[in-house]
Amino acid sequence: MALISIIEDFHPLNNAKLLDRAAELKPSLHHRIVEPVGGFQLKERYSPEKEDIVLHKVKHLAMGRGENLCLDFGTHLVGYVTLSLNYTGSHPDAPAFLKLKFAECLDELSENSGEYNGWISRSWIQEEYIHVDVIPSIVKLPRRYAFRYLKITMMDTSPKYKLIVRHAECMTETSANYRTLQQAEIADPQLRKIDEVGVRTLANCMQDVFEDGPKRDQRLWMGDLRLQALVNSATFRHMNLVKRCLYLFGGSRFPDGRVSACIFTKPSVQADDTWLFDYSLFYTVTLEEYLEETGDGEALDDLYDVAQQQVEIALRGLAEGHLVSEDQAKNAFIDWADALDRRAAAQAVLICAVRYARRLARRRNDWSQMNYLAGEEKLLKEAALRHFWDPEKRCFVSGGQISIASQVWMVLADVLPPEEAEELMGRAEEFLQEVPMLTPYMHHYYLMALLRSGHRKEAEQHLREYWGSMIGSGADTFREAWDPEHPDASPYGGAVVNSCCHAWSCTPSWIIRTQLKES
Ligand code: RAM
Repeated sequence: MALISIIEDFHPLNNAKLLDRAAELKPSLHHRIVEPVGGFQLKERYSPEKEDIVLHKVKHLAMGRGENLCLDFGTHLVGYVTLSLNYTGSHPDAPAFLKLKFAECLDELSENSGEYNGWISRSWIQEEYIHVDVIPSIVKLPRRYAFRYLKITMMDTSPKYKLIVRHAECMTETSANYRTLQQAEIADPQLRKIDEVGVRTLANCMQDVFEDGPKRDQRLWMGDLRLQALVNSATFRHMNLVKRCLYLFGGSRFPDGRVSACIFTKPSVQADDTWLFDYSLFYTVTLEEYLEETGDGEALDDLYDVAQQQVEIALRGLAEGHLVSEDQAKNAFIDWADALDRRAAAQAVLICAVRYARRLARRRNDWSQMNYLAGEEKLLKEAALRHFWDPEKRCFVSGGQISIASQVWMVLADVLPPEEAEELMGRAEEFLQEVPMLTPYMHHYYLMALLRSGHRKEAEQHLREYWGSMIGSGADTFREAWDPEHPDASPYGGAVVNSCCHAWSCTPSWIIRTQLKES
């Protein structure tokens, strides 16, 4: 599923009042200077088994033609890098020609970007070729990078001198304030570590909006925001950042009022011409969850109509029999999985969104809307059971396919009575094969369905195994896509563009802090 939508002459509907409020809520950024903790030379392509062969630790290295120095900054950072360069030998009589490669994790460092041939732009690969004319000198790189490692390759020098990196530093940037981080008493060391990595993942995605990933795409996506807002509520509690993002989505929409799947904020705010059925519905969900945390009356007044509108548009677009239409299902994200039949999951996401819209209506004492939504919820659930439930197989079947995504979303939508949902999720293993989950985003909802159907132990075990395996592979932050059996799996056609610090993957911190608390 290549997620590219191009609408020529796309003119979003902008609401100046909402956008002005979003601008007022722009957060201040916090900075820190971080220096490398060590350096090494990468002799050949990195592979975990050959670690001691490829990594030669070095302290000071004078680099001649073709040599490289990899700086290790100790953990995942987001920020701006400055290098102080010097030389040995005689006076530099030619510019230094350098290749700089920033990498979030070790495998990315040795990926050959020339081999990348995927559908997402290679311009996201964090690689630069620069000339330095005067040495010694201080080189301040203008771009913001997301990285732990910086590989500097001396493409060419002259026989007269070798290059020395005298000093390197990164000025980090985030809108997360660690002083506001809620203390959590997590006795279990593995869960504590998972929480720590989750918190770092969230913090590094918190910029002047909640970015999906600081390496790529560096912008606000609705499905990611919903999960970031949850984790934020249990960690940094930067509630104004959530509010700002809700105002941005409300402030720039499709001309017919639909909330876009993502928002650009530079050079000015603009809704992307991509609409995802489930993402637009998460607007309603996220507003309700934000109000649950804050009781913010201003946001309720300003954004209520936008939130109800998302559900109303979806309900108006239904096909016969209260079923999601082909078009709605086709435009539901659910997970990166081309083979996935999305109809059942999309139907269930809509049912969830109607439930949240009802709660919003209750906040406003909007009785007629509440009654209308209650009626729609009932019809949607009946349609879901009639059309997707297979009484013989005792599971949900979507277009002839039995996927875990269909079961998960139907459980989250409360389509089955509790005992049957428990029985269904008790057989979850049976449904994992046909369309495997690829993203921590889908794994999050899998955990939520296990928890909602009374399988707390299984949820905790899965959290430990899945997110724990990312840490086992050396992660400082959680990745956007992860299949422990195939670590270089990518939805884009090449792992070099995968993001290794991705917002939607940080949810274990929320689950550990709020859902597994009493353990
Ligand atoms: C990816 C983004 C984002 C996700 C969308 C659907 O490209 O990184 O996280 O929400 O696609």
